[in-house]
Amino acid sequence: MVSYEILAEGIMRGDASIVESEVNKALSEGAEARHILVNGLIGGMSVVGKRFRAGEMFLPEVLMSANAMHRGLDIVKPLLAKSGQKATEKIVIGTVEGDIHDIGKKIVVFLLEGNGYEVTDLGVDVKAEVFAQAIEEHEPVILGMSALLTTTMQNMGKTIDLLKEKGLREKIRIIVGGAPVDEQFARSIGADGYAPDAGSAVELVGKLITS
Ligand code: B12
Repeated sequence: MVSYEILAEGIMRGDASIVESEVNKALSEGAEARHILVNGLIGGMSVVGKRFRAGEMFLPEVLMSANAMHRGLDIVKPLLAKSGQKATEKIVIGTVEGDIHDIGKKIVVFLLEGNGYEVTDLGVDVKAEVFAQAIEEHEPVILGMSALLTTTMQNMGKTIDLLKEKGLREKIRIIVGGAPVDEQFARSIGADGYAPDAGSAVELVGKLITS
């Protein structure tokens, strides 16, 4: 039985070299890439999220943890694809207009990519029109929008309204997230789903795609 304790500790300490060596060690002991991803990497990162919320970790540490996790993701991602677990589904995601917060969204992107989705990240301060163009260009099944400001979360609703006007709304499922967003807000703007963190975002995408 492979243990992920040291790997999770490496993520919490933001030590990419521990993460790299523990992921390689788990692989050499026969662990499956998906198992390492879910139980080791995502497991470690979810503890980071909880500690951050509890005020036990600070932002620079969260960033180091995210970088350490990325090192592990780089190793398991190609293996997930090889083992036939690559989902062909495309996802377009971005932080809405007026908002430049992207740390949480990047974690969501890492995890979605780690789960085999093909993600186009439009970056930050993305205007409704740019989301619309990206849907026409990439034809994703899911559109994800992130906002960290109470002032910019309104732009999620504006984007959905523009997609309706352009006849694009029915072609996709829309998920939203970010600290000020909740289930009730998501419903009020006509999104299909909300997830409070990156792990649940992956679960939500899986549910929406199969429903
Ligand atoms: C880092 C930070 C910044 C950095 C951003 C750097 C970057 N590249 O992102 C900088 C310094 C640039 C910044 C600027 C500002 N910030 Co700021 N910032 C933060 C801070 C400290 C942390 C945010 C963060 O990264 N959290 C960690 C990540 C991991 O969590 P997360 O973002 O919530 O993401 C998770 C979930 O929400 C979810 N999720 C996120 N996106 C998505 C998307 C989808 C589709 C799904 C399903 C899920 C999902 O999954 C993620 C991972 O689990 C917060 C305080 C806080 N505690 O949140 C303030 C905060 C968000 N900022 C705030 C403010 C006011 C500002 C400024 C206006 C400050 C100023 N006066 O200039 C500017 C605005 C700039 C702009 N136009 O956007 C306020 C917002 C208040 C409000 N209610 O609107 C906060 C809450 C601080 C505060 N308490 O006042 N900020």
